[in-house]
Formats: sequence, C-alpha cells, structure tokens
Amino acid sequence: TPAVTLSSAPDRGEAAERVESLFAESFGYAPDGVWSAPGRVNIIGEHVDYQDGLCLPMAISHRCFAAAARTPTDLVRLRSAQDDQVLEIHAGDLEPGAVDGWPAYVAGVLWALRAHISGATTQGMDIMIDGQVPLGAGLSSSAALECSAAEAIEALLSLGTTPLQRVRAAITAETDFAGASTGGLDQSASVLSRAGHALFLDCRDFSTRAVPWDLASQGLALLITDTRAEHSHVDGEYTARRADSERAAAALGVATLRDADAAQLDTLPASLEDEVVRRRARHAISEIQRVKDFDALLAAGTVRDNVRELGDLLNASHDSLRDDYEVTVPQLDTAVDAARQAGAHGARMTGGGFGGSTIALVEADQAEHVATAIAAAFSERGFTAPEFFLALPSEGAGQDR
Ligand code: GAF
Repeated sequence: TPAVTLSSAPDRGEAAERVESLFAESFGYAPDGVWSAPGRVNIIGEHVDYQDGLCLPMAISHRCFAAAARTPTDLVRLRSAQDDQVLEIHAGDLEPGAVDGWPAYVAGVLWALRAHISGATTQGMDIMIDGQVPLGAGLSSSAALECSAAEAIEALLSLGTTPLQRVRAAITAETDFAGASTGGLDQSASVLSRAGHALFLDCRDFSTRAVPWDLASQGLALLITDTRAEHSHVDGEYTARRADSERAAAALGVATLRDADAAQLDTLPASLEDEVVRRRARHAISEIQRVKDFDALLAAGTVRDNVRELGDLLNASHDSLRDDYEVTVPQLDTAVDAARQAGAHGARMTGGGFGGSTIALVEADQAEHVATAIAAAFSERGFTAPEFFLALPSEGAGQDR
C-alpha cells in the first residue's frame, strides 16, 4: 500500500516574507507591500456559474502572493518565483493579445481595472509573484493569481474599488484578456471568502453570504485529492459544455438555466431534439436545486447533524457531472469511488473537471485511511500517484505586509 501524506500549505506569514525577499533580490529594492489571494474548492454547485446558478465554494489555505511597488516609470515589470518568463511592457500598451502565459493573468487585471483609473493609465509598477496553489489541480491557481494582483494594484494605485469590483476585474482579465471563458465562481471565492466559512454565491448578481463551515470542531474533514490527471483539451471541452448549456437554455425558452425547473424538462423533451443537450440541462437544473438543498441543511443544523444527507448531495452532484455533464475522467471517478468505499460520507469532483481534484467529506480520524484507499486504487490502475490536502476554510484576498 502506498504511504500517503496529507500536505499542508506553507505558513502564510513565512510565505509573505519570502516573496518580499524575492522581490528585493530580483528588483534591487524593497516592495511597497505584499498581498495574497487563496485558491478554492467548490463544495457544491458545479458548472452552473455561467448559467446564473448557485455555488458554495470555500477558500483553501494555499495562496498566491504578490509583492509589488509603484515605480517612477511607465513600465510594468512582472516576475515569478515559479517561472523564468518575465514581462516588461509599457502600461499604455496593454491590450488583449499583447501578453501570453501567466503574466496575462496579472497584466489583464491592470487592464481590466482601467475603468477605475482616473487620468492617464501609464503608471508603472514592479510585481513579484509566488504562487503556492498547485498548478493545474483544479484549485484555481489562476484566480488566486488574478486576485492577488487585483489587491496589489488596488493598493498601489489607491483606486477605491470594492471587493466585488475587483472580482469583476479579475473575471474580465480571465475572459477578455487571457481568453479563458470561465464563469466567475473562482474569483468570487478567492476575494470574498471568510475564514471558517463557505461562501453561498448567487451568480445572477454575484451576491454572497458567509455560511459557517467548521468541520474540525465536529470531528469532520474535507479531504482534497489532486488526481494529477492532465487537463488535456480542458479549454475546448469547457467551452463546449458552456455552449451546450446555452443551447439547452435556448431550447427551454429561458435566458439561463437558473430560470428553468425540472418539471419543464420533463414536459418539454420533444423540444430538445438533442438528447445530449437535454442531459446538460438536467445537470444544471438538478445541481442548482442541490445547492439550495445543501444550504437549507446547513441552515437547519450542524454538518454533523445532517452529514448523511449532505454526503448524499455531494455524491449526486458527482454522478450528475459524470453521467449528464460528462466532465469527469477515470482518475476523478476512481478517487470518488474509492473514497466512498472507504467510508467517506460523500465525494465529488470539484472545479472544472477533465482532471484536477476531488473532495471527500470524511470523519477527521478517517482522512488518512480514505487517502490511503484512494492512493491504492490509483496505484492498482497505474495512474500517477495523487496528492492529498485538507480543505481548511480560509480568508479571502488581502494584504499580508
Ligand atoms: C472552472 C471555471 F473557471 C469556473 O468558472 C466554473 O465554471 C468551474 O470550472 C465549474 O463549476 O473552475
């Protein structure tokens, strides 16, 4: 049986000091400050954000750190502890298509925040990034990058933006500048989450409510499994699902699937010529209902009180994503099946799918046992060994130093 480790995020204070030193080493002077933003897991409400749906994410303890300073020039200089690629661009030259790779997620935020910048948008700045959210794990390393940049830029330029305006700037950076047409779940979670809480998010207007989510005191834990499965074709498949959901809404005669209900789906099957489109709609409609049910259970009692029903909803969410939405891969299904067999109350993929991570609601003293069972199942199938973390509900974006 493979030995497993439940890894934890680097200490936040130490990580902030580290990026400050990296900035000083790299640019030759001390930064004005350090800001950071977390990655996330989505507890439930998957692939519904771009249909005005409901989601329940939480920030995790892995964060992206940005040390930054204003400069007396018009040059924007971006560097990263994870990558040799550096970007140097005149602030006035920022436009979609001008920047590639990870720097696009930072430069795009500056570009998107222009609406809030009065006067000439030629203020230069230096930014050093140290991203500690595992890359490609479906834990929103890109949102953490965008949102840490948004905090830094807000502070450097004293823009006076609200957290929600920074969420929107981060979304615009991703969709219009970096060119990934995602839906806003990740950026909302990264900016608006509160420590010890999950975030009830209504994607119709991006209104939010903090929901107490304290598993540790109830002897429970949320185990994250990074399946290390490659995200091949992730953008193409994600965009295809999004297009399917738009076709489904059109076939049901609603602006978004938030406005459709399950009964409508049953009475109007003939209008959905395409069986695939019907299944896509069924996923979104049922998933939005599951978020409502999950939220109602959390309002009615503790997680411990309702652990069985909550677990069932997590399971139903995964099964719908596997069968109706078809965004899972064998590694995700294997991790979920193994977790359930090993006694998890519920388990599901989290994030965009096609690789990435799963979560499992487990007894805290069973977390290692469940992780071991998942690792064994992976080893049996010849999959790359997964990595394990605990999802600790953490604070959203903010200043560190
Ligand atoms: C990815 C996207 F970025 C989010 O917007 C969301 O659609 C998610 O997949 C699926 O729920 O993380």
